[in-house]
Amino acid sequence: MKFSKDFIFGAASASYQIEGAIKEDGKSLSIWDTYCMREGTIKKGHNGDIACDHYHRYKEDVQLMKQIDLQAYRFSTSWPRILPNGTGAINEKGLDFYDRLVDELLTNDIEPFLTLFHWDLPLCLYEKGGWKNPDSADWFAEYASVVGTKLGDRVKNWMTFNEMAMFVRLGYLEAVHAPGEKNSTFECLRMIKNLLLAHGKGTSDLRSVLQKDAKIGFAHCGAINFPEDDSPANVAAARKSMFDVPNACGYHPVFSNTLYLDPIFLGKYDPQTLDYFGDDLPKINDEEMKIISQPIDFLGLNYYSGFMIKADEQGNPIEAESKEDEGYTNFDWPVRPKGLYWGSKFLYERYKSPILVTENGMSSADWVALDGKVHDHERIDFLRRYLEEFSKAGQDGVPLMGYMQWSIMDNFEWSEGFGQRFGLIHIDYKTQKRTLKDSALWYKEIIKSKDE
Ligand code: IFM
Repeated sequence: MKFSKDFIFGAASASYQIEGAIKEDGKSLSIWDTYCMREGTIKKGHNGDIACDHYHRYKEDVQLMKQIDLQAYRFSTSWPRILPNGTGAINEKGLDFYDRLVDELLTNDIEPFLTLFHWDLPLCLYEKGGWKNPDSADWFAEYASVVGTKLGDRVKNWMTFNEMAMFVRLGYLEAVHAPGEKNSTFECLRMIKNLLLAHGKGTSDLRSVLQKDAKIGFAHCGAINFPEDDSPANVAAARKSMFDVPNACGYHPVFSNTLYLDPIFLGKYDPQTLDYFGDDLPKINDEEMKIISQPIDFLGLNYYSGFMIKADEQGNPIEAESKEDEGYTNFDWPVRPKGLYWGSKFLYERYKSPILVTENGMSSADWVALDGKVHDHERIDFLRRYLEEFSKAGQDGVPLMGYMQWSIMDNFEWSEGFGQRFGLIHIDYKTQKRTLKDSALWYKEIIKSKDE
């Protein structure tokens, strides 16, 4: 696999999944804190109260990143740690944690990549209607500006939201993530408009406090489809299905790629979206669309698995069945590296934005062996396959910014609790002992080989 000299290799995490310290130093509660307190929401009653205790162990964690020779670390800031009331008074102690983390990373030559929202909405804002409240865009912009003002002198790469489509789907449609609601399509579409405006207003307020060379992106996760083979008909069908509403893979229409990415990158809803949702779709006027679609610097792609598509006799996309036995991760997600090649290509063709893989990885049933090591050979094979496909996209002309493996360490996997291990670093949750997995050492070699 080949990557350009300026391609950046990193690993990612999110505040609620690793930090713990949920009530410390002035932090207020998030919707995830209280969702976990509700009986039956999380497997085995797990929660993020302590998680990986990263809030206290961040220095040790940065040293482990250094041992892997990571070039970048993608993390998210916790909104209720920084603004306990959601807006207004800043909790300096909370903000100071990220200030110290950023300094620690830079001292160790690791580039910080900061995501502003990875799902831990302040509970107090949720109680005011959360993302359903049209004021939420201004709340988010204020938060973005507070974080940007403090860290913008050192953090050069920013993401507004992580997986907007996913948290709408899981948290507000299917009720399997916080806050656990089942809304109608009509209600979701209104919330999505507020979210898009939050992305837009957040981007402009952030831009105004950042340095000129800072980059801002949007980390997206949606249906990624790839063709059964390279025949023009199947490629055309897969391309079409990625941007169809509804999509051939059967996801709910509020999970459509175009609902989020077209307004952000193209400044409009596509005709199919307008047609499909009809009067349910809230109007976005020109001024609002301008805010939503102001230029950003990259498209973050979170990719784990996708759908294989072929053309039916009329050329329409339908799901194809795999001809071979596929591997499955511990989550039971099929191992489908080709989506990283085709997904990057299709997204670049339509949105013309450089691609940063903001998440990619697998969960496996890792444990510390008798020799004290973690032999996660499946993860090595998985990462190699996916990286090879991503590299191919680069060779075919897609501008690639970098790759953030998910995740730097095992962590709290939302409603699955600690049962799914995605990390390059194994966490013993009883002792908080960290162990570099074999995949971490393999990744170190891959990072090294880029410059050879
Ligand atoms: O752990 C999550 C992450 O928070 C968002 N993207 C998918 C990961 C694995 O499920």
